[in-house]
Amino acid sequence: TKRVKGVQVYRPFIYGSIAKPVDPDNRPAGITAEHTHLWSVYVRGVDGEDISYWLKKVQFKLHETYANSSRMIESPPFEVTESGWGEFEVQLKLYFVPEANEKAQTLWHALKLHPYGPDAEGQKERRETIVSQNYEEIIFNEPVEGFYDILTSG
Ligand code: SLL
Repeated sequence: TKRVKGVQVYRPFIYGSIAKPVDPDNRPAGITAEHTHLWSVYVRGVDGEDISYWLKKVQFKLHETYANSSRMIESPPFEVTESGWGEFEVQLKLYFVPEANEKAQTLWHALKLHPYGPDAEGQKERRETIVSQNYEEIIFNEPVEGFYDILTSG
């Protein structure tokens, strides 16, 4: 568990959500009438990069209106897909590979279902796919030697 002094390693990733309105005239099986949207919330590499060499698993905490609102995703894709009617803040807890010897880190993402727009009435007509995502970089500050090797080999 010796740390590599004076070294910082950055790793980029994307976290966010994609939401699609449910077509009321063509409702997918199993989606109830109150559920207006299908959505996914995710953590992933940039340009499809596999980030599982540093990210072990992700816990997604959904709104308490969801059954089993805490979802642990143990392998890629680190993603939860659901249907629903409302927006809320999703808590994302990033767990690193054991070699990292690092504590989990928490992020928040505002699930977005609706387009930005001037009037609420008009929004009913606007059936758009909404992507809301952020680019982020995790900084491993003075990583332990074994993890430094993992980060830099490849
Ligand atoms: C709101 N404060 O009122 C927010 C809460 C919660 C959304 C939104 C549950 C779906 C289901 C669902 O969509 N919750 O499990 O039936 O807008």
